[in-house]
Amino acid sequence: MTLPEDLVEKLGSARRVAVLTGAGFSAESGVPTFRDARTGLWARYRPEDLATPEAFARDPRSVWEWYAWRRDLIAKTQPHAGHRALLEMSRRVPIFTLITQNVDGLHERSGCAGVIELHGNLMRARCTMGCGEAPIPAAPEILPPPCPRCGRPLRPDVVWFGECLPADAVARAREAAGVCDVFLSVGTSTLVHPAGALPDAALEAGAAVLEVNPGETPFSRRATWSLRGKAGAVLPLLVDRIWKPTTQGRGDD
Ligand code: BV8
Ligand code: ZN
Repeated sequence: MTLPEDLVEKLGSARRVAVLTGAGFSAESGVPTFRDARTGLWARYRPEDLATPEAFARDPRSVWEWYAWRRDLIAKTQPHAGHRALLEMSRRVPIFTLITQNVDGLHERSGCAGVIELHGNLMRARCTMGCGEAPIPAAPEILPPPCPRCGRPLRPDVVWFGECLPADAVARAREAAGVCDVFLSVGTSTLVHPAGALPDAALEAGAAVLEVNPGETPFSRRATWSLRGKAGAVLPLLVDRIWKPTTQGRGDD
């Protein structure tokens, strides 16, 4: 893939960079995107129908089991070259903000710190009555397991459809999108809001926006650059082109 020269120059000289990732970023680690989550056991369910407070109120056990199935699947996955490229970028850019819609924790596992998790993290659980986060028992007898403090059911620590996102996370994400020089939108269809409005917010605030996605999205036509490719292939190419020429030929790692 040929990288646009102005992209290499703009990203290489950017002081502030913000990145938004979606489920497509985790696809190459083997985590099905929401659209593909209807595989095997859950083929008969629409994820949008399971990831809601109504579904949990109606059938807490099934919803808990769906998340337990996803947790087990994610525990067996590893970050890929795209995650490692973002970590490298975070070390090279003076002010770097990583915002994710993903709930799999793969960006943190790849070493990135301060990740803004707009939709929470399904590797964590919290009390339905507000006691806060609680450990997920290894083999709970009752599903969903009871809160160790009040006995009410635990729930996955994620934002369901129809629920508000954590206000502080949204504020930090909007702030980063509003001041960055370059915004990257990687692996997201931008269909889910309010996260999906961040690339446009960055554009309106004057940032140059790069979209990386093998497919077209509603945002593609507005992107400054729209690279048709996978996160695991395009991001390492970009990082090597901008920040690795200095180490090439000197035998550095
Ligand atoms: C809210 C956690 C206020 C749970 C998730 C109409 C317009 C605007 C908004 C709405 C609307 N109608 C309803 C709404 C609100 C709704 C919404 O946006 N609905 C959508 C479906 C229209 N939003 C909400 O409810 C949000 N809350 O608005 O609160 C409110 C309050 C009350 C009433 C109304 C509003 C809460 C949204 C958060 C939901 N929780 N996750 C869990 O995971 O179990 S969102 C979930 O879906 C995932 O987090 C994921 O990020 C997201 C999208 O799923 P996917 O399709 O899988 O991922 P993505 O969209 O990112 O697409 C994958 C992309 O990757 C594709 O483009 C593909 O081409 C690309 N790709 C594939 N492979 C690769 C790749 N890219 C790069 N490399 C690859 N290898
Ligand atoms: Zn409790």
